[in-house]
Amino acid sequence: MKSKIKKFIDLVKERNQFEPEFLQAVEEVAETVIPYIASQKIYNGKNILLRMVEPERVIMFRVPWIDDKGEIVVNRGYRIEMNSAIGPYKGGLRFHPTVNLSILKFLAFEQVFKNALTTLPMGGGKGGSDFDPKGKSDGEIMRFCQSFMSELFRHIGPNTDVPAGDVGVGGREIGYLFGMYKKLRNEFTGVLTGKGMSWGGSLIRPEATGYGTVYFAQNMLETRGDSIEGKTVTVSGSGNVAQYACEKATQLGAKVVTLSDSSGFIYDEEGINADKLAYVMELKNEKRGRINEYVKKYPKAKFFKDEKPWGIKCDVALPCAIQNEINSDDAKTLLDNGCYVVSEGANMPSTIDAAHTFLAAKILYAPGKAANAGGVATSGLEMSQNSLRITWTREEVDEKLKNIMSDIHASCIKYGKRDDGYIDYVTGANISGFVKVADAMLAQGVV
Ligand code: NDP
Ligand code: 2IT
Repeated sequence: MKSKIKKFIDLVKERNQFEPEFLQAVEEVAETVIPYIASQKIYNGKNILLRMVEPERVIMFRVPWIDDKGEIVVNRGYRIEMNSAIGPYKGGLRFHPTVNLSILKFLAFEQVFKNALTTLPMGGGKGGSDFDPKGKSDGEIMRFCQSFMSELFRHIGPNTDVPAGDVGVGGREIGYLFGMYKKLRNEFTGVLTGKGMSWGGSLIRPEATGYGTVYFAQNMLETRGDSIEGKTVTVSGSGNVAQYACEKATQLGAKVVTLSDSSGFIYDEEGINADKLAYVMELKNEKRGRINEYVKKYPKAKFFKDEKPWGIKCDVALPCAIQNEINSDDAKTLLDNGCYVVSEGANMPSTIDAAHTFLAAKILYAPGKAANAGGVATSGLEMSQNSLRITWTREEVDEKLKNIMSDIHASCIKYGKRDDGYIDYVTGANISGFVKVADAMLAQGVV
């Protein structure tokens, strides 16, 4: 079996030589799915995984725009349309200077499995740009978004491909992107999710990824007769996902002691309560400031420059910033300090070695494609509400989100429970996502 997996990975490597993040995402899936494929006659000889690692379409385009000094700037735009076997391509847009083909292909590949897990009919895609929103004026952000959409619009649509937010793309950017799409198409449709409430958005969509990550942690804890109440929680990031993970964990009685950004992390031993989180939300979402400002406002807290929060003692870790933010040393440190729950709000925040370390220690470890699926699931609910031209209440959407997270948890158990009772959520999520997409691909022929 090991040689079969290696042969497959070598083939993908040969074709995608300079794409380390994409290869990492494929390797993690191949390790768990290839043995399953071998055990199931219907998939034999169909090369399904080989078809799944090749995007159905990759779109790359020039994004020229004019900055506040009147200079012409050129960025690169992308949309990876990875797999449409079970529904229109669906997935976020990332605006960050590190964006390249490798990162977007890894995200699109993960998205295919994640979206299948949500139980909703969504294929997988991802896009974005190497544009850096940091330090840009509102006018610059708007002009960039308009230029980006002036090409992207011809490739997307409510039944074709429905983008949303990701790192660097929040409500403001979705607004500018939607405005330009509507102007170009002369059509008001649910072509993007994460929209504002007065123009087609869904209640709970901003909260959904962070809330879902905590609901999933709660589901995992329940398998051991435990709960998040009273637990000490470390969170990384301080953006959309981190903020609402912090909010929900606190509401459920946990104490969140860290938040971070790319300049370091803050440690607040007393806990980041609702008032302190309201300050962080204003700091990050309105003033677009840095997390170190927290310690000026709350001097009992400490700021650790250029460090990650994984050295702080906790029961539960919620990585909500970026890929590969937990390496194997971080994973060992977390375990040494007694951490026994890791629920990934970010996409692929653990390196392969870190993930193996968690699994070997048999802790409750949920990969992002399961734990953070609440965001895209609620995007799916936004699409449903747009199609039906109705609006569900906060309570209705939250209830549906909770149920979806429980259903994902149950699918992970179905395919990931080992003979000794340990639940391997990585294997469970990968196989469950694979089966749904693979069966649809088999039914639709070689296309
Ligand atoms: P935001 O842009 O709102 O926030 C990103 C946060 O991560 C910021 O605090 C940012 O800090 C920090 N960050 C970025 N790069 C680094 C780095 N190299 N080191 C340390 N911190 C870093 O994005 P989101 O909260 O939306 O996304 C966070 C993660 O969650 C991503 O992995 C994303 O793919 C994933 N995700 C998001 C979903 C969503 O609905 N938004 C859904 C599912 C997953 P700084 O400001 O300094 O850059
Ligand atoms: O990674 C993700 O799932 C997202 N960024 C959200 C995608 C979406 O379409 O809501």
